[in-house]
Amino acid sequence: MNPTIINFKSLGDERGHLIAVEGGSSIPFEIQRVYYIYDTAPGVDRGFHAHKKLNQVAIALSGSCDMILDDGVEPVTVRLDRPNEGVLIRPRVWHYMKNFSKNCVLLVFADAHYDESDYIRNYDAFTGWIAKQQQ
Ligand code: T46
Repeated sequence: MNPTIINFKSLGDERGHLIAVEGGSSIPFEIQRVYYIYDTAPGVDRGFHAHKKLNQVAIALSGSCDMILDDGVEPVTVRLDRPNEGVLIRPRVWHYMKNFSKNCVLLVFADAHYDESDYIRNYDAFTGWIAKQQQ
């Protein structure tokens, strides 16, 4: 699959950098929720689910990790290692994160409040659900 990478404009000057994130423009949806993942224990992978409706954008504010996106056909790995670059996690895409650096802070913007019923946490259920949607 073809991942959508979002490049944020850095408003840097001699004092350093500043990035402004605005829902509906630099982020392609209205932001309803923000969360962040940090202090991930060494060797730990996270995620391993798809969302039915949720859109998200993930940015490694510091450090790095790999985001694997899998549409059920062709998985792709996106390296997140700069605070001016994000990846769009569309609904109906299985995703997980691995290779977290010790200092990784992964910031995520989402277009809806937390809802456990929007998660598909089993890969076979995910591929079955995708096949059903395509009928
Ligand atoms: C995703 C990837 C990138 C909440 O109560 N509210 C929230 O907004 C979130 C995101 C999580 N939680 C609870 C649910 C679990 O009991 O926090 C706990 C850890 O969540 P989870 O195991 O789903 O974390 P990850 O890192 O596997 O997945 C998270 C997001 O949940 C998910 O939507 O796409 O990051």
